[in-house]
Amino acid sequence: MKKIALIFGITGQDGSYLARFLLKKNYLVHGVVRRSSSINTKRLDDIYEPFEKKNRKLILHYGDLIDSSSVQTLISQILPDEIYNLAAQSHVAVSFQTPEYTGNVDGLGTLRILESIKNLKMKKNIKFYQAGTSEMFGGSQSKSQNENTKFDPKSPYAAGKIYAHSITRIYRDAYNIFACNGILFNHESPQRGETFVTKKIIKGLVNIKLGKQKVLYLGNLYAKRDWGHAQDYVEAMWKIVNYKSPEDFVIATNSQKTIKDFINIVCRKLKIKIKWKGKGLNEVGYVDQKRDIIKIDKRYFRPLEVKYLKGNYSKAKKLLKWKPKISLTQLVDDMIKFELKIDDK
Ligand code: NAP
Ligand code: G4F
Repeated sequence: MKKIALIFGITGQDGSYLARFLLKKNYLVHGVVRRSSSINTKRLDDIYEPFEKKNRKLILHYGDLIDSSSVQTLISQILPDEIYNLAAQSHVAVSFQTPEYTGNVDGLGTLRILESIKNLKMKKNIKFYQAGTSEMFGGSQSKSQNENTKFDPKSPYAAGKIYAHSITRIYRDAYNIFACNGILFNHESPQRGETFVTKKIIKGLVNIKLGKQKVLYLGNLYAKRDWGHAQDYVEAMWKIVNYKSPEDFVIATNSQKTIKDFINIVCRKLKIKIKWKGKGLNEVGYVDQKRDIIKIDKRYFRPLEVKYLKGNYSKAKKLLKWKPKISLTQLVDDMIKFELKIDDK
């Protein structure tokens, strides 16, 4: 029989990759879309199936993680085999502006799903995946972070996610629910949200290359991130849920670059000969002797910064036989190609 999956956050970057991955594995995929005033399903355009179609493989429903009635109704009506909770207010900087909302969606939203799973346990054992994050390690001083590294959150987002991580473990232990946490390091793709730094850099530099934009404004260039490709990471989510026992796993590449390194890689690919001068807020990236193309805007600095992330994914490699397949340079190529294609239209 076809397995049934329910994805909260199906309209996001990871949701759109996971939906495709599960459809290829012959799942019946249900996805939760929150109502917005403009269309938010564009990442699903090519797999969308109209309501009238018979035997749909992808079925979308309205719902919202801050509305427990919609969460309960959907889960009890669909009775999925697997639930993936990818829904979140996922922007770290924005979480400082909307801390209560972020805690409600990212923290309590997870509890709302787990409560429904618990209440339905007599009917069905539903497996649960929670989208945890390397941001939970925050100020960690470890050379690399693994499942045993102590959390040290540096944002309302990270605090909300730690609540979600903990409540997932508690429901696993207290009620014997197959509930797992992925602790995923940064992962990007052509479908990445436009205000995250990799997408912003690539879109900005492509526009500069095409003469459509003069300057790209950024914040801290010296934070280090461990960047992988979303396509690899959704496969890891599925492997986590389909492992023999419910456990928590770090998913990463075990390498890192600064934001400035990332800019330099993109510039090389686009044949932009960037040079750097100045320090702090006065640092600029320039071309052709004196044409500034990257400038620092202090509005993009956060009240607290996570300076150093590098994930040790040995446990996933050993138990799940998972490792990242797409390199950082392939990721950059993929994202650049996507931006150029859009501009070709
Ligand atoms: P994303 O592109 O921002 O997608 C977030 C999804 O959550 C969207 O579908 C969004 O809907 C939905 N959502 C937001 N608020 C909601 C609410 N109140 N109720 C229901 N749905 C809601 O994020 P992503 O990059 O795909 O990441 C997926 C998950 O992994 C997130 O939980 C994120 O925190 C976590 N994570 C991401 C990374 C990463 O590097 N990408 C790393 C670690 C963990 P709209 O489309 O309507 O906005
Ligand atoms: O791309 P970012 O906004 O990603 P961040 O904060 O690392 O969070 C992402 O990864 C987490 C996993 O570790 C996820 F949980 C989370 O949901 C999200 O997907 O920023 C990356 C770095 C930061 O250090 C930031 O200060 O880039 C720096 N940065 C510099 N200038 C900027 C900018 N970030 C953004 N968004 N915009 C800038 O102009």
